[in-house]
Amino acid sequence: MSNEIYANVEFDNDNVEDLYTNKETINSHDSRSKTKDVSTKSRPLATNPGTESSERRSTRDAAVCLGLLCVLLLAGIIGMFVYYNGEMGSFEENILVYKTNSSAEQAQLQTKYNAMTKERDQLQVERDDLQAKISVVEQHTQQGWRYYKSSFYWTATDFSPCRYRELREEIHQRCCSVSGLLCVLLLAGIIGLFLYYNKEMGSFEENILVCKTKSSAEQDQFRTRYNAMTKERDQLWVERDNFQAKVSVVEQHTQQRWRYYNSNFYFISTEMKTWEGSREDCVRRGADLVVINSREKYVFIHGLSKETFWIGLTDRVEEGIWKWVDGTALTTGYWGRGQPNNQNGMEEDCAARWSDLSTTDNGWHDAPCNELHFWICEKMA
Ligand SMILES: [Ca+2]
Ligand SMILES: [Ca+2]
Repeated sequence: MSNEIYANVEFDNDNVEDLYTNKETINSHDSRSKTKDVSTKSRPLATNPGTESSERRSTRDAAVCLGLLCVLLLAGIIGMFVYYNGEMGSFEENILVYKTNSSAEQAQLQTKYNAMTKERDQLQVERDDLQAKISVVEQHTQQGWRYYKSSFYWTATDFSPCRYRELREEIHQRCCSVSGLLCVLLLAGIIGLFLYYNKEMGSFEENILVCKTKSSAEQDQFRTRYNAMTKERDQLWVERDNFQAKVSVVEQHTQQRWRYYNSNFYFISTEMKTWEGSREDCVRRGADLVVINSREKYVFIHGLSKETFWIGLTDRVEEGIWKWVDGTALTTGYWGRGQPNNQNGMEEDCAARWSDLSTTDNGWHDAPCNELHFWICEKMA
């Protein structure tokens, strides 16, 4: 825009020269009038300086005119810009309104078109129905039927035996056709039902087979558990019977002054005998002299009596080699102080738990087997 302005300005340069010429003419006119004024003021007029001053003024005035022209052009351009901008805004608003209205009208037209299409299709259907109906009516009326209010009526005006036979044959044929069609439909239905139930039966049989297999497995599992339970029950019965028998035996022995300890019975005599006599008494009772082969058992036997009593230990077979009556060798002996000692050179080959209250030496002693002492028998329960 500014270039155009400058172009216009350049274009006007020629005119500016004219303008300058006119200006000079005007200025000369003014100068003449001014000369008159000056002359009236009686100021001296110099010929050359006056010409130069007039040219400068002409130039300044031309510049002022050009500036004013530029301002006017700029104002015009701004005015045109504002005007057209407003017009464009209004135009766009109008277009928007037009588009909105057009869209609404288009939607309304589309709705109407759709309704019209639906109505047309409905009318086509009705038309086709009516055409079919008319065709049927035409066909029946050609055969002598009368049509009234959606029904056909036949008037037997030309009834004759031949016509009756034709009608009967026609009825028979139709009946045959309908029956055949019915039979076909029934057969198809039966085949369909057969296929359906055959498939269902197959599925049902598969389910039953699965259930049977599952049930059989569960039954086997249950049978196994039942057998194990039965075995456990029988075992418990045996244990119960054994326990009851044991209880009965314990009860019987305790009534006969036997002591029960760790699955064994122990009998403490109330009379005194030799070692051999004591053992014979034990054997008669189904027992033998006590064997003490552990510290725990030693403590228990030790606490049974405060008297001196024979135990089942001897070195009669070989001197110094002590053995229990069950044939086992002595491993740990709980001898008293200085024992075994064959005291005073005597033959002391039988062992007894010694009771010496004066010295509290209650360990084992070797003693002559013919001495008389109490004894303790032992037998398994
Ligand atoms: Ca000895
Ligand atoms: Ca001794």
